[in-house]
Amino acid sequence: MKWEVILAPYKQIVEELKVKLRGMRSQFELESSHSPIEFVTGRVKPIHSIMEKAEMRGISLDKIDTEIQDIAGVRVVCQFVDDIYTIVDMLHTRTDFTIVEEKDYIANKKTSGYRSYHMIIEYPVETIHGTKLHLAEIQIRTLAMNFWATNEHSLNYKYEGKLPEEVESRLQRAAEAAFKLDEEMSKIKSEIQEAQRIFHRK
Ligand code: 0O2
Repeated sequence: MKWEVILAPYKQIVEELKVKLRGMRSQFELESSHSPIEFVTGRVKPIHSIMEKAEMRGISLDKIDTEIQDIAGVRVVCQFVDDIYTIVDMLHTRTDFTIVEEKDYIANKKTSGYRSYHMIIEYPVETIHGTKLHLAEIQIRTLAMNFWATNEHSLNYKYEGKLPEEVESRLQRAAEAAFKLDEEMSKIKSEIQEAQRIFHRK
């Protein structure tokens, strides 16, 4: 099967999820309450990256559909850590997909320093041949977690996963700093929100 055909439903999932999650953000704004969502992005995993992951994990290409869970990926970025759990709770009440797995890398950060909340969902895609279920990943993280993860991802790409010791320890320190930043911001959350409301009214 052509890649274009394999990836078509995933492309549709990413587009639909982006609309739905951005819709949540708009609804919060309409109600002039603090939106737990700062922004939403999404991507279909590039073919080379799917093939790399499949090869590394010994997954045959006819099994990628069920074995690679993040071919369709959307990311919800929040201001504050507790916004993440607000979104998680809201996603639990939805009826348009089923949550099949959750990984809380905030409560249990990875050894790399990575923090984020991952949700694997089974999403029904309406096609001209009927409804097809596909897996997708929703990553939910703060701006600080996102800043760290994006930079760490670029460095890993540059060094092909073998980071020099100095870079690695700087990244560990940066992860600590990002954690502290989230903690401090949480402590002054209500003040920040009040300031943002005043700014919004002007
Ligand atoms: P890309 O390029 O973002 O697509 P598992 O089978 O559960 O052990 P899996 O399936 O890789 O492992 O799931 P996991 O660990 O939840 O990671 C899925 C995605 O989370 C990754 O996709 C990254 O996007 C992100 N992620 C996980 N760990 C890290 C990390 O240490 N640093 C950064 N920057 N991102 C991370 P891919 O396919 O690795 O990459």
